[in-house]
Amino acid sequence: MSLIQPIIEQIEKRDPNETEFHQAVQEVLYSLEKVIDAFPAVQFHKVVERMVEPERVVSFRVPWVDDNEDLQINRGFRVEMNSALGPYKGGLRLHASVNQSIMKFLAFEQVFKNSLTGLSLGGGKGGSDFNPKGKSDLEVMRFCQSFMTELYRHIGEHTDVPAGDIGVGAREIGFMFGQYKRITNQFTGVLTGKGLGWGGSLIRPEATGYGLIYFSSHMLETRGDTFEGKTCLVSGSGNVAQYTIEKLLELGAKVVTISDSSGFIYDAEGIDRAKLDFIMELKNVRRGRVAEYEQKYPQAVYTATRQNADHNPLWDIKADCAFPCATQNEINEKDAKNLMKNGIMLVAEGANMPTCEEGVKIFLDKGILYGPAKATNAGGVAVSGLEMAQNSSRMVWTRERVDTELQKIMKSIHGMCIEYSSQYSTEGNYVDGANIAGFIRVANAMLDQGYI
Ligand code: NDP
Ligand code: 2IT
Repeated sequence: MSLIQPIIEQIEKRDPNETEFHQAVQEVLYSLEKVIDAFPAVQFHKVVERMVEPERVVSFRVPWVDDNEDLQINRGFRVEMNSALGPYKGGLRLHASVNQSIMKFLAFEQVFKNSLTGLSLGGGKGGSDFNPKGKSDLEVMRFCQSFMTELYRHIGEHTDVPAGDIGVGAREIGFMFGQYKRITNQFTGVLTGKGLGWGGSLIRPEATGYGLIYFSSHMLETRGDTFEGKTCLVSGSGNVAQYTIEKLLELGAKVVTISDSSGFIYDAEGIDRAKLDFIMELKNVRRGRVAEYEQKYPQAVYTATRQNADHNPLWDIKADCAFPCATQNEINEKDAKNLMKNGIMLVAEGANMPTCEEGVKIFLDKGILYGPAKATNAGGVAVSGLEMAQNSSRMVWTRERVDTELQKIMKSIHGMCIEYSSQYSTEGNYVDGANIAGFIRVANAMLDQGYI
């Protein structure tokens, strides 16, 4: 009898609308079935039952005033999922789609990801359904201050340390940090991704994208290959996408796409350094749309997103490697089939859970190099952990030191995926490898601490 199925049925029954959370849990639990069966005496399924229930969910009202002096109201969240390994740690997302299901799926993924880093980090996630698009700097500031006016009582350098995610970058972290400091009268490492002049770590902005490509290089190495000359698809154009492209260029790859929620750019000549600088200025300074790229570089082709389309044409472009770096479920079954039809050899996830369940199955069945988010995008939170270490010791590490640590961590995660997949599943099944390796460390800590 499956020990996993009743747990899945229970979460579906308890919160029937939380589809993203169910998706994230199911993927992990099907991997864990293999270890649960291997250690019947340990009762790992009892640990799993606890892990799918957040230690705490905070949901709160965020009132603020827009530039027209209209009163606005949003919903804020912090899901504190698991603290077995350390203070809750994970980003804050500001996006209109944010709801409890998305917060819980992200917090659940974060627990395993943070465990893989080998650092002392629990897992959590938070955010709000506030939509930053088209808002002035002052509106964003007022929102962030109001958000922190409630959040501050739930977080702290030893309790819960938030960071950025979609819609939260250096600007928002600055506004939130300032408000936390005003309320508590304390300058501590309560947030990561801070400005470099006031406690931020070098390489934190680059870390997720760089880490993704360090990990992917190790994947290629297992087949005696490198990025030199590879054609790559990247989706998104935010923090993760930008530094993914930067590292790919350094390693001699050719990147031909970027996207945002309005559409995507296909530049068959490749995005070079100057074009990447243009994208960074467009997205980070002017907060514009990728459609502008086509006006600046007319040889590129812009395709607008079609509502209710059954696939994303970005994933129908012929390439060797694909890096989804935008959002969850951006590769559906048809997209996965299109990638396979065009001979894709590597898919590595910068975004969290960007591939739907059927897509994951296709990549695994076909035996391509497929790197799941909780392993491949762990570089961001890993350097957040290093930022916390620097803050605690009141030290600032060099760029080289942080980058070397990041490379070591990504190599170690890759090694663990290989080791645990070969022990419990099929060598090179990075999904099982990451889920099982991440789980065992958390589970053992929970057992030591009294099945809590
Ligand atoms: P940013 O806000 O910097 O960029 C997000 C990008 O994704 C934008 O181009 C955005 O387009 C696009 N996007 C967002 N939502 C959608 C959507 N519903 N449909 C299509 N495109 C969308 O965020 P990040 O780069 O930080 O995050 C990207 C992904 O990486 C997320 O899944 C995040 O959880 C994950 N991640 C981030 C880490 C980090 O350190 N920042 C660490 C690990 C994972 P638009 O401008 O139109 O919204
Ligand atoms: O999904 C993620 O790992 C992040 N958004 C980064 C979290 C962090 O605490 O740096």
